[in-house]
Amino acid sequence: MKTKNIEKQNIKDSLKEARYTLIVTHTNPDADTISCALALSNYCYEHKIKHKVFNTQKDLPRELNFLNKFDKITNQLPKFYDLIIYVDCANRYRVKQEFKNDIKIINIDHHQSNDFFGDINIVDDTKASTAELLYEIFEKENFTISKDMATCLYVGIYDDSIAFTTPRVDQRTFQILDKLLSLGINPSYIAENLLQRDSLAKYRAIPKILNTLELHFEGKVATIYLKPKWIEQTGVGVQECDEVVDMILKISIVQIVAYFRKVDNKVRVSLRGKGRYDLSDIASNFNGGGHKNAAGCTIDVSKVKEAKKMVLNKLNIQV
Ligand SMILES: [Mn+2]
Repeated sequence: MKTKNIEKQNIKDSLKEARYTLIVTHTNPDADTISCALALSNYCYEHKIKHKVFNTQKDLPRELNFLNKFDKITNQLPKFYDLIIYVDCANRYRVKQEFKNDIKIINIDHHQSNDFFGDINIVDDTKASTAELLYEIFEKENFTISKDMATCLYVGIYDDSIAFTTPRVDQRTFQILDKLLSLGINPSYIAENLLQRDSLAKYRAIPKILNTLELHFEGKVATIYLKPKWIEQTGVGVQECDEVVDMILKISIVQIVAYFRKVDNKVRVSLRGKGRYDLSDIASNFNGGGHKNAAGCTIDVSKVKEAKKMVLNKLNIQV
């Protein structure tokens, strides 16, 4: 675990000392950031610690709404807060919001590209998820972990490791899962809530995206895109379509998938790979970041076609 701290590294005491804690989750929230925030939030509720979980967006991943206190996540900043805890954020810009200055920041994360922006930084890039790291913190600091907290952690670990299949999953991951099970979590109940509540809109939108599939570099690189009008036509939530990337990555010859979609007149690019290329390197060319196998960036051009050309140029894979 890499740590670089101005203050002593203790989350429990920090929570106790703060008058009001703001727990912040990243833009385009995934299950890892939301689950970590809610694990902390449930602890705070159980111990009567004043706090809020913040996300800038209104449309949060709906499939996570079975997690306790999900409905309390807000996009409204409280008037007063004296501690900010970032979860699963490689840098402070992963949250598109200005916060008050001179406030103590705790940074809990597992991204290799983390820039240690906190006063307390608990960063471990050997972990498959921030949720796994948060469990380690809870254990080290003797937090009482309730079933609600354990359920949140399990969801973060499950989702960020794509059901325990990514390279950083190790023996420790399964030891932690064993501990979570002994705290009473119910994996089949979680799976049903997490995986079997798709909207019909999703199955109207995904074929349109699949139709955009192009292969490059003899099939090693696949590109797909989402047109904003398909969101209107189908009523799909943008995040509901993310699964399309994993579908394409299942094609045997494909090593990298690049998924493009327009956001605020820029182009958002998600990159997924099978491990032969470092995608965070590619994303960093466009001020993005992430992990070796999963990275992203936003390119300041208005056309998907342009962004695609720029990314393919950087990929420039030997075939
Ligand atoms: Mn994560």
